[in-house]
Amino acid sequence: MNAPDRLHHLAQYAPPHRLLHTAHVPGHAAYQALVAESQEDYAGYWGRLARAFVQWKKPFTRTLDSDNAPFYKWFEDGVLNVSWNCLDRQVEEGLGDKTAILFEADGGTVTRISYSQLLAMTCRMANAMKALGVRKGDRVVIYMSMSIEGVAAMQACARIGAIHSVVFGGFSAHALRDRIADTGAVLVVTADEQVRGGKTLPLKALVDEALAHGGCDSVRNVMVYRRTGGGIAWHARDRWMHEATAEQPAVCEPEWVGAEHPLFLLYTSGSTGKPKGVQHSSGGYLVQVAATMKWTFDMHPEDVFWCTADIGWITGHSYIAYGPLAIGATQVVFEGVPTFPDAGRFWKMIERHKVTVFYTAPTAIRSLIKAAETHPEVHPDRFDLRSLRILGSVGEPINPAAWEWYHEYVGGGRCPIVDTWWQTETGAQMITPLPGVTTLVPGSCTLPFPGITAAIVDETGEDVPNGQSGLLVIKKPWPSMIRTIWGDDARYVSSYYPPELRGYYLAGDGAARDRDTGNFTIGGRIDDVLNVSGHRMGTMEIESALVACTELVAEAAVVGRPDDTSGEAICAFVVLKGPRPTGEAAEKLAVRLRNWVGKEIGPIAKPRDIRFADNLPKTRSGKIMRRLLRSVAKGEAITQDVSTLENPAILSQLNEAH
Ligand code: 6R9
Repeated sequence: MNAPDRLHHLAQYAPPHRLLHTAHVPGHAAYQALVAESQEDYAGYWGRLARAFVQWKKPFTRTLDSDNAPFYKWFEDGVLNVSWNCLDRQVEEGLGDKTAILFEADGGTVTRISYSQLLAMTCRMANAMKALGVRKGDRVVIYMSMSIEGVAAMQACARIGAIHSVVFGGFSAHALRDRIADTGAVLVVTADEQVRGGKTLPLKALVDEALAHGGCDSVRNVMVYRRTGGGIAWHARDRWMHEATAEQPAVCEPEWVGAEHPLFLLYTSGSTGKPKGVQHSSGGYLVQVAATMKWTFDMHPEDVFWCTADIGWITGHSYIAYGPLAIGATQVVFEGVPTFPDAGRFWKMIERHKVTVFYTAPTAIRSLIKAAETHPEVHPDRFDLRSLRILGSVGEPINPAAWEWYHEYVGGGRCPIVDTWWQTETGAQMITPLPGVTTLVPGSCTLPFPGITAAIVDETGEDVPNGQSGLLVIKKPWPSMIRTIWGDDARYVSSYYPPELRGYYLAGDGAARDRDTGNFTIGGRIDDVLNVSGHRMGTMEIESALVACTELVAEAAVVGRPDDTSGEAICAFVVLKGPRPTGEAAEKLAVRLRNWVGKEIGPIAKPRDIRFADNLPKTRSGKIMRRLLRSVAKGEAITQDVSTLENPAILSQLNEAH
């Protein structure tokens, strides 16, 4: 049975009645009208959105230029400034005193900053960067913890036309060095230290280490935000942020740039080989980020938005640093971690700040489910979460059991969940429910955002019928798409536009559409799709079945290993809610889980191997590193790069756990 068949038996949730009238996209007919508009006149539709969501210094005359495909250009002769659209524009429209960011520090201290204050901070920072010689087109690496200053640094780059590349604060000095070298950055913006979960961790010291290694000669200065005041080494190139900005005026004329001017580079994490510097544009990126921000989350002026991502990931770019500001929203920015001081932190913060729209990742939800089951005092039902209207999910497929829990206990059964599929490369949400439109099916990201031509094809680019799995592609270019891989046009073309796919963008995910509704279900990365005795199966489907055994299983990851008879054998790594079993107890539990999966999906899906672990190997962004698990499953030595692994100690345990 494939994924859509299974989902068929799940509950469906119609949109709340009220939203059928009040949402920005109110009801199915409104959605259909937008889809029809985009089908009849693709460029016209996106041109209309570009004028509605962005203010242009000089209007564009041509929407889409496909002459040099796949190097597409959007709104090319239009001139704008992204920071002006996010800040000055809001002040001009009377939102100067509105709270832009409600910052909650790790220890709980709250700082509010209004749109006019954030504009002044950004201008000072932009002027300080200019004083250090940073010019339009220069690269600036930002290696910061979650902070208002981090967002302002990104905005300041946008203001002067510098191209930022944010490196997640959890990356090592080595990973940071590679990224600085690849971008040829002239400035690094960092903090003395970061604070997470009650602990201080170095940042500036890692910048020093990265720069000491050579290959980073382009860096002239390091600007340091004083977060903790902890002791750090000081070099001639270093400048305190508060000193460099204090002497600067709070006004800075934006650098007006063409729509295709690069806004940022963001390196994709955890993949094999050299990380890819995904290059994004200014105009097209902002158009789609602003449009999805407003429609997907159905944002209204009084909403309080909270996206729990880090600014080091694409979600933190599009739905913290740019999206909320581009539509004049109030948002919460959080420095810490969901489990400090306890696993009730998210719920406590939603209650405290009266958050109305909450956007987080399935991995966070699953860990909080686990915590709530053993510690009732951190269960969301202990908190007043009535302010919530809409919930979001991003980053990986959400298994139906976690979806149902999120819906029931966090959303009180009344909040639509927007399960948003997109990628670093897509820049903004692509396939997602809309709160006033979509009938939700747990585990499905449902239908494309209006104007997005998502489809499922086979290896030759031929459409596959609904109900069958295939490759997820986007048939036409879209405004916020990747423009190239920094410094490697050929790799851009070969990674995303393989010749056999007829000019479609290859997302790298396997997916299927439901026979009746056409809803999309993502099966996971293509290399995670298993072929067991000729049956194509998403590892996610089996993981989902395992996690559905809610009394036993907290988390599971499934990979394939080569097998002479069946092609591939299914290998499951399981984290139990209770202690990790060994010996006979482990064998008994494995039999029980195999039978469970057999019952849930069918005998073909029963894992051949089941190994129990205390945790799964994850990247710092919370993605399970399946390529490592594949090596473990095969019994191979680990030769891959494990520098992005959050919990390296887990590897030895996985190797032992037979
Ligand atoms: C935004 C982001 C992209 C990959 C993507 C897919 C997985 C993201 C998902 C999802 C199922 C969702 N993914 N959202 N899978 N349902 N709602 O996460 O970007 O870090 O580049 O990851 O994440 O496999 O291809 P990125």
